[in-house]
Amino acid sequence: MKNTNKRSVTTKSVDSVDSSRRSALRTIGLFSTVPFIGGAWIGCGDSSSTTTDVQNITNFSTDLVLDGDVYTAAHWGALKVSVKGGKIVKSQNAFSGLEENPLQAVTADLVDGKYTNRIKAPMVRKSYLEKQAGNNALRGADEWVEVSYEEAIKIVSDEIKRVRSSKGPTAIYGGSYGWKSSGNMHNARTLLHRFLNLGGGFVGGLGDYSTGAAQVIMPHVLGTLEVYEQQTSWPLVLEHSKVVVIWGANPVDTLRIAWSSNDNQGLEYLKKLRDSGKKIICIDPAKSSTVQYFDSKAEHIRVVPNTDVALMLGIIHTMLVTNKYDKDFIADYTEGFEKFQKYVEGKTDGVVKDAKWASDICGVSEEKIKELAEVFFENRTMIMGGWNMQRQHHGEQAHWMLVVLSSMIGQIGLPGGGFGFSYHYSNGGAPTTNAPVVGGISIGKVSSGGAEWLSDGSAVSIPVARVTDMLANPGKTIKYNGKTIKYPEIDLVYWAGGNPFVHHQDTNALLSAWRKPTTIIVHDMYWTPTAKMADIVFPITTPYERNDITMSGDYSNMNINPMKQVVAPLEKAKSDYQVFSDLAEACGFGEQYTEGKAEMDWIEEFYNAAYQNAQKAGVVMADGNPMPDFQTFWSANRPLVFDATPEGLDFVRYADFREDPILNPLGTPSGRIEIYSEVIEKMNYKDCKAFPQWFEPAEWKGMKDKPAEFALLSPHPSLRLHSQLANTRLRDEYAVANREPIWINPADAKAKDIQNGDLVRVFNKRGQILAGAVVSDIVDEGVVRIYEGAWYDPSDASEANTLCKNGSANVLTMDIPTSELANGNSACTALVNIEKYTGTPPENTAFLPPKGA
Ligand code: PGD
Repeated sequence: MKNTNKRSVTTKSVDSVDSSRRSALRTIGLFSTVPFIGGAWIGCGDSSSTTTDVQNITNFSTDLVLDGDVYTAAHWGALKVSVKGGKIVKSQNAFSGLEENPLQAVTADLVDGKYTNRIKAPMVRKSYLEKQAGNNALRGADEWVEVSYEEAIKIVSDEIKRVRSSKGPTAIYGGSYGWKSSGNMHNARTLLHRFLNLGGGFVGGLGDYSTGAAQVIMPHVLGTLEVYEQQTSWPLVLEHSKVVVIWGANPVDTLRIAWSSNDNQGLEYLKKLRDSGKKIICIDPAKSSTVQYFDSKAEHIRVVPNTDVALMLGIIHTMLVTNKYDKDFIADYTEGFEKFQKYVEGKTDGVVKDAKWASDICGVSEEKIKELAEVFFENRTMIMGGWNMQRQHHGEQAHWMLVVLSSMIGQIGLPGGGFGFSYHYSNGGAPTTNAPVVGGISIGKVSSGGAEWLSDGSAVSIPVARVTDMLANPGKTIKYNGKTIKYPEIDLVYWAGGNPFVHHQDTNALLSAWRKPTTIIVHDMYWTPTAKMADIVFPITTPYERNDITMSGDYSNMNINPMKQVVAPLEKAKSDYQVFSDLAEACGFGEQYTEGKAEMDWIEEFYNAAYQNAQKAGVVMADGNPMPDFQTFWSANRPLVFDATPEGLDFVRYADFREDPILNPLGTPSGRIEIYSEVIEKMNYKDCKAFPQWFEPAEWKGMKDKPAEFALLSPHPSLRLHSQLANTRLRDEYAVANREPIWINPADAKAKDIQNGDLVRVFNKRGQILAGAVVSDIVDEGVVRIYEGAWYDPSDASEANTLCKNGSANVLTMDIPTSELANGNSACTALVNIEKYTGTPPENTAFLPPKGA
């Protein structure tokens, strides 16, 4: 029995520190006063005996707390998890006094609960195991057979060797997109890439589903990705902005989570914004959680889905004709405005993009459009742009046009003015602290995973959202950001840390393409729809069953969190690291994969590198103490807290550029904001031209000859992170008739004879799902909303156009690229039909294991 709490890191309550502007940050009370209630301890060594044993050899304890509190972290924040008799009994934010985040309370369910549905053992699909000819056709409809861990390692390593030697690295798709779990060590996708790289390469994925279009267009316009950059600090917004526009973002929901771990600051700042008395405008097709949160303190402008670019053009035209725009800013800081201006005035296509034209498309009145032009120009205005509007057909145009609009307002680079594309994500704008950055495991040295290209010009990386197209059409070429990509022929797919049967568009098309490769391997903790569609699954430990480390606040770097193992692992579950270490060993490069290190060795190494940097820089934590050494940190079982720096608090995005655009040019060809891009002009794409413009989406509410009646909104959910947490008790709070809810306007519901709680069949030419009706004016007439992330649950996966019994929106969405430039996903462009479901409701099996499991 060991007690790891010999020394503790003391942190005083931040409430008591000072009352300067820095105190804007310090809205939280720390847990530091909470004493450790450790009781009994047991050894927690990995129960597995495996070919390469990655047991911990350390001089500090990794023993489990049986009764007491353990500190860990997840995408939804730093957590204090209470354990009794080795079972999780409570989970809450590690810090007190913060805005409530319901996602933090369900840790117990993620280990074991009513919907949890763990994969309990390595399993292989029956007809695959028996090597039956044409067995791929049974994916998702077959029985499963348990095999020993050693057997699973042998099957997978033999198969990878076969594919590599007979078809080469371009036959293995390891793009494996996904949000995995927090943790710098157990980073499933990186661990997979490390394994595939060290083994000789693979086909990777370019970009992501979040910002597929924006992250390709923005470097041409601003010279940076822009979407993943620190924002003008929130304290400056609160001090200087007169008008805050939340355009196509839903921060009240999306700030519950973050890529590393949530520092919760975004929700705190939203509260301050709500109470600030500033003019707040939300531009959104739906009465989102954010619109409801601000209630009477914000103006909600409803825009027809997919038409924000038209609205922006109407505002821009008004500014031109009223002569109320910043001509000096346009002259000094931008490139090519005149050519764009001709387009707005209709000189290039005969269509004047005035407020009337815009209003007819976007549904916002002419008067309101003109008023917005005036309000934006006359006041210090911060436009906080979300990403949904670029997750649409022609998604490149929205962010480009917003940059043009902001340039005309002329406040880019001023405190509280301009635009920001990351206030709704990972707490952008929470001021950066002095914390040293804790690193993570690397993808290894051999090729790919990013933008690597084979000498014959064929791609070893494809834009992530083209996965169905690639699987279905080997040899096809596509254009991508000035290059040509030739799809490889994939024979083996390996996925760890993602859920494509929920996140990818047009599930039926994916299902058919997915049948092509010989082998599909999936690692997950749960029987997700993707795991059910695999041939071989490995049961993975949850983050609460392993040790790790992460920072919180992707931009603030506010905390370094120990992610201490909370409970003993499920008997046959292994970490991704263990599985890949054993596969690497079986493939002959085990030593290179592990470098002889176990889980805790890596964690200690990552921490120590940061610790040394902190020592060199003389970093002091928020409590005034230097960073503790690793043993002290790990034993103390508490997150470390760092304070914002003066530079972080005073950070104004593009201030340097504004101050001197010659000395501090942007990374664009002209060094200025490119309203007109010669680089893009030369690419000569049909659907992304040299300046931003309105393109009619492939499907939208206002189109002629609509293929279906209702515009489908499929935004990110309130009580999940994509598909994660769907398998917890949170589902009880939103499921309707045991299905994913669909919001329908009362007038539409009446016309279709649908009542609250009814089962609804939602369908179009791509597929059909069942959903539970919520009749509400949250959506306008002609618009319906289904959150993305419901677990796909096919009635019969071997049947074409089978009904999804749980209500996954992506059965209905379009799998078309945003444009030839970015090839991002167009998830948020789709029309659907609805009808009351009158048949006998089929059983929802989304959270049940497949046959044989
Ligand atoms: P998640 O549900 O987070 O969704 O797509 P993504 O695939 O990231 O899936 C993560 C999976 O990883 C889960 O199955 C989880 O159990 C598993 N996992 C977690 N931790 C681990 C681990 O340690 N090891 C292993 N092996 N597995 C683990 C999200 C994607 O959806 C994104 S980012 C966006 S922005 C898109 N948004 C939309 C949208 O707005 N609208 C629609 N219609 N569709 C979208 N799809 C996209």
